[in-house]
Amino acid sequence: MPGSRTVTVAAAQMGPVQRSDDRSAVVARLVDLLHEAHRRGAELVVYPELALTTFFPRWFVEDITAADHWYERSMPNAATQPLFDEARRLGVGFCLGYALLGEDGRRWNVQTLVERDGSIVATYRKTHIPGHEHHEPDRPFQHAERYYFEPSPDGFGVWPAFGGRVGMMICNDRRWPESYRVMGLQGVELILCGYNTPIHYVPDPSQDILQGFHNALVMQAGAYQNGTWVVGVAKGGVEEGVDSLGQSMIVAPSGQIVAQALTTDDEVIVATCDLDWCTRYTGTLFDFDRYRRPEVYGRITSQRGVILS
Ligand code: CDT
Repeated sequence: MPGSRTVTVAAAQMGPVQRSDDRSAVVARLVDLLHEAHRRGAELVVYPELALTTFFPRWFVEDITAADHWYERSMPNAATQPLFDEARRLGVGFCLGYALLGEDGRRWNVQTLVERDGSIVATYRKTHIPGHEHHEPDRPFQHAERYYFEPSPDGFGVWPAFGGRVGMMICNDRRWPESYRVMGLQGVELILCGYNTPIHYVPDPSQDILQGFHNALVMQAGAYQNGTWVVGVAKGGVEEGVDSLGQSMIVAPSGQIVAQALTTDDEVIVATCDLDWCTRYTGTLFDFDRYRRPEVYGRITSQRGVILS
């Protein structure tokens, strides 16, 4: 029997968005996914990282302003208003990943969380920016996120929303235990994470066959060790020739996968998340206040790289 604090969440996985796909066609897909999620009882729909465009950091442009068209200037805007309108009409909230170009010219990889009444809860800026800063001509494709985005100066927040405490992270953030723990220390109960993960990891191709394993490993561990639900949502499939991981999943505070995508295309998976399950872990084995030893964890915040002792 579900408890009193449940939220039915949909992970709205997307197949590829090609370079030629315009915003209105992509938003129409997002609205289709929203409808399916609503039919299946979802109150919150989570979309992938950079859901509105192709994963443009795979190309380098000498003049960064030539990439301005991949960024949103505001949210909502004319292109995304149909999604905001339809979600509000249905009483469904959502979390949307996109590139944001601020009025000050700064560039961010963000997710915006929208409540069921259409109000914006928060916009989270990606903290861990992977890949490289400069053009690397020998690669089969670029991963120049460090050229296109600044890292968040704020890190990880947790917001009261959907009857619980909701946090956000974006793609590479999910590989770092600190992401979950900083939210865990704010009492997070539900973490929302969009991602774009190429199967081919250029610096070390031996990792290619492990992409699915690592994806599950980090989200299951992060959920369990912090007693939180985690919703990971891919943009998968072959996008502009680059094969990307699907395997969107909803993970319980036990670390168990309760729903997982079967395709690498547009696909909705749904789970009813009982937020009171979090205390089964945060109130027992991971009772932070009782068992953590911050006095011996100083290196985690005082040092970035390895210092040999
Ligand atoms: N989008 C994103 O962060 N992707 C990275 C790819 C590996 S780093 C080149 C990820 O961690 O999945």
